[in-house]
Amino acid sequence: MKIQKQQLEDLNKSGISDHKTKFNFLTQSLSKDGTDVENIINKLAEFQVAIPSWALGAGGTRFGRFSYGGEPASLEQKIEDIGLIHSLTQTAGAVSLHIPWDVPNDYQAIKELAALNKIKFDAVNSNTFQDQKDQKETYKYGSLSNTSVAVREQAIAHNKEVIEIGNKLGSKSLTVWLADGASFPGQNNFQTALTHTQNSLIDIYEDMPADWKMFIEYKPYEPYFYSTVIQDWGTSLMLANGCGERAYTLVDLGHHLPNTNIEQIVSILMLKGKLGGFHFNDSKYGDDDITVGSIKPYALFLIFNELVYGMQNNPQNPELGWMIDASHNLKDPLEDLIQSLEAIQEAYAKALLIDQNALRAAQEAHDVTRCQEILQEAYRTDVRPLVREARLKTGGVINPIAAYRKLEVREQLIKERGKNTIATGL
Ligand code: AOS
Ligand code: ZN
Ligand code: ZN
Ligand code: ZN
Repeated sequence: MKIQKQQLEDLNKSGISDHKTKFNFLTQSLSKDGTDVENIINKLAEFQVAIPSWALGAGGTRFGRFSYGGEPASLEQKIEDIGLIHSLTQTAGAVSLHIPWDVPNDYQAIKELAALNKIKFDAVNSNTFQDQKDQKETYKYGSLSNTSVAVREQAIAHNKEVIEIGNKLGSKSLTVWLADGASFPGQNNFQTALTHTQNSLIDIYEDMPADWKMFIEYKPYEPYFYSTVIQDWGTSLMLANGCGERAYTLVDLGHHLPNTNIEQIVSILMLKGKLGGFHFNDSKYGDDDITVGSIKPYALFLIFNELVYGMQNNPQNPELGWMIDASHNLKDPLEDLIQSLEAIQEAYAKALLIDQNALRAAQEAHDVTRCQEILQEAYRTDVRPLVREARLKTGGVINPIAAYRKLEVREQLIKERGKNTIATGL
């Protein structure tokens, strides 16, 4: 299925006058306060988030998996799906692939299809948390950290292969997430595990093309429940520093123990020039990987405040790799992703509204009340007209979920692909 430009224009006709009224009203009041609305719209229009190839099908839990129907069965279909949400939102202009789930058969054809859908290849992800068919060694007791040289070598070779695949597609970064850890005290020697991991990562790092970056993801627990080798941002940063300049920490919002101050982590990493990538999702308990902004939208706003501050004040930090890392088993996965994109854009827009000069002045005057007022003034603004305007400007639709339903995208996909489909991935 492909959405035509004319269809988008028709869809926008009915909502345009209502949108313009709201947008003009908001622009007037923001401009009066000295906000450069056009600059915000441009920033929102530029902002692109990579869609993970594993979020396009209905996920499952270890208790069961319920197919949503019409799910993509191949890399081609995954790219088509991202193309659909991108044409509606104009925010999903990239894909993050997972190897070996997404190895292309025909590179040229995949590249052409992606270009046709205006999709770029963002970070490629390696997978040493599952054993693959025909694989010699098992990752049951770890991969890059394993005490066995043979296992480590296999895991390193896999990462190098992922780089090679990504390179052929035009990717510029590798994300390494390791499940490595232990479920019981005494099972692993912490120092040995970390040393092996560092050495393995250096080996992979040195194999990367000179313009590539490595993103090292951390996570406190799961799938192992006693210890994880790369458990937190400090460990990740240590490993990144041990690899070199082009290795960075990746922050996944769900990878923190309850109540962790993620915005502070983001801020400090950017100060050190070491925040490389970002996995958006939301959570109530652990790595729940649910829709962005569905549980803690204020926390997301505070994180975006630090991201915006860092983007404006920390030239030592490179441009970030923005990715969604979510999976869903109740909602239509594409609707879920649209909601995530919307939440990201909203939080970003609100953070852009913060009067940074006023905030700094209030901080320096130790006017705590005023500091809070400044943040919440921005947070309480309904920025949806700005997000809609940015979408309109780039050729998207005013209301992507409504459009998705009106166009009967899922019904079409089910017709094309069948009802009982299973997408590869988690
Ligand atoms: C795992 O918990 C991490 O969030 C990974 O980034 C990601 O979900 C995984 O690589 C996908 O399988
Ligand atoms: Zn992640
Ligand atoms: Zn997650
Ligand atoms: Zn995760």
